[in-house]
Amino acid sequence: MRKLAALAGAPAVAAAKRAPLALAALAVTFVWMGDYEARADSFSPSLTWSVDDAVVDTPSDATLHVVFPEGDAYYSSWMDFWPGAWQVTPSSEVGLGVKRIALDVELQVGLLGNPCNRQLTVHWDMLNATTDKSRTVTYEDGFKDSNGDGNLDFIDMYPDFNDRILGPAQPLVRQVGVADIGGVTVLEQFLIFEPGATIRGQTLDPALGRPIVPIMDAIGDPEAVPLPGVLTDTCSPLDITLVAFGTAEDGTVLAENPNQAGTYTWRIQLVGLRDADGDGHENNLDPCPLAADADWDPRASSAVGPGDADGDGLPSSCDPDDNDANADQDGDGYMNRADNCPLVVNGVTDADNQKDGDFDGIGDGCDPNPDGGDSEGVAPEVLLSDDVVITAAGATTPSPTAIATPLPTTPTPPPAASAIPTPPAKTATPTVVAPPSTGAGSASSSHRPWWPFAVAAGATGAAGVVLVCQLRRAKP
Ligand SMILES: [Ca+2]
Ligand SMILES: [Ca+2]
Ligand SMILES: [Ca+2]
Ligand SMILES: [Ca+2]
Repeated sequence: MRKLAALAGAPAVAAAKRAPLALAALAVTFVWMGDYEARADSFSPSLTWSVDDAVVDTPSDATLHVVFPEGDAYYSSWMDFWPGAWQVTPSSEVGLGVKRIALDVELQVGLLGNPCNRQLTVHWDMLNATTDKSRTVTYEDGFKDSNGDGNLDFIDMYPDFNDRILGPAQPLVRQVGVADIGGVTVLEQFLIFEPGATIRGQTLDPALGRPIVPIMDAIGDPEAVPLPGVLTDTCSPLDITLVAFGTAEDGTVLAENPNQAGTYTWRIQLVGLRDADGDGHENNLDPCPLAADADWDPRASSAVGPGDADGDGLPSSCDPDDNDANADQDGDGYMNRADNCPLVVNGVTDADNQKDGDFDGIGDGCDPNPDGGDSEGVAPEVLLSDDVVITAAGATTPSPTAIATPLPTTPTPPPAASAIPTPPAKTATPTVVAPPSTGAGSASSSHRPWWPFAVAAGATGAAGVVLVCQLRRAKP
């Protein structure tokens, strides 16, 4: 939902809006406008990279480990760069369904409007998938196995939304995995491109290596629309371990070390979520993004507590009545913690359903500068890197342990945040703890729910998760 401009397929008829409430909320929102000071949130992820066998021309497993400590802003964009000298076998030369990557993610989430304190562990097996774009499949159909060969159609056919998200670049490798998380099937893809590829209109510096771009579900597809869901928040800490296999179980070589000894650098370009009021809670995690919450802890063990007396997920700094619990204050179907305008109606049946034109985590309906991405907080940016030393055959092998490289504040050629789908707005579920008296926007169960976080991961890059929102495809 990079842009919800393509909401053409969304329900055209808006439900009766709670106009008085919406207007009142809007007024309150604008009072805060001058109140905040844009400041970057804490953003200090780390990367280590290692290979099991560091000898030239060896098909070795490579392991990436990325950690975001608790309190870090979540990332909004992620792109890995695998050194171009690696000998990566194209998807076209590997059997469909062959396992290439094992991905394990430990993340923290908030469910049903509760604090972001639930820890989850998720595993994906990423399988080799076709890069042939001549036969495409929709998001809805991709989970089928129409020819009964044991592979999802997402593996046998090319997702039609990939090009809408990334542009027409031809991937060298595509890998597909699904994981069941709380009863919701989550699709993850890692696409590997040749150095210098143009992704989302950005031509990347070939010297960076092969870009690896993650796509979770179809987040970033302009034809997808948000939908309330069970996951209402995703937050740090986040711990990601990714193993890219050198050799598949069937003996196929998937990736070989470079053919020349030397030091090789893996890079990950990360952009963090913004924090408009500088209270340490990124906008996507902060239901009052323009009013600092001194005492409120989005990860608190209990919903009721300092900064949120009624425990409705709307901190006292912007709760019209902090002694009257209402989990969906504006009654638009998105719970407060998942609503990018918790005081302004922008639900599923509204034309601006969670629309956030500048992707700063604050919906257009309550964003003082809806077209200015830089105005509601600074997006922190880092370029992580780590080295692996590849040795000549027969040479005394130094420890392949990676050497941490200091992170430059500004990445050298920054592969623009826009290169990777930015997470859409947050979500909520319409049925929760303190249901709104004027509940609305109940999601149609005929639509497949989209997972509220975007694992932006690197194929042999790593993965991460950003709370976003569940999406559904716009009906043609
Ligand atoms: Ca904040
Ligand atoms: Ca409250
Ligand atoms: Ca709401
Ligand atoms: Ca915005």
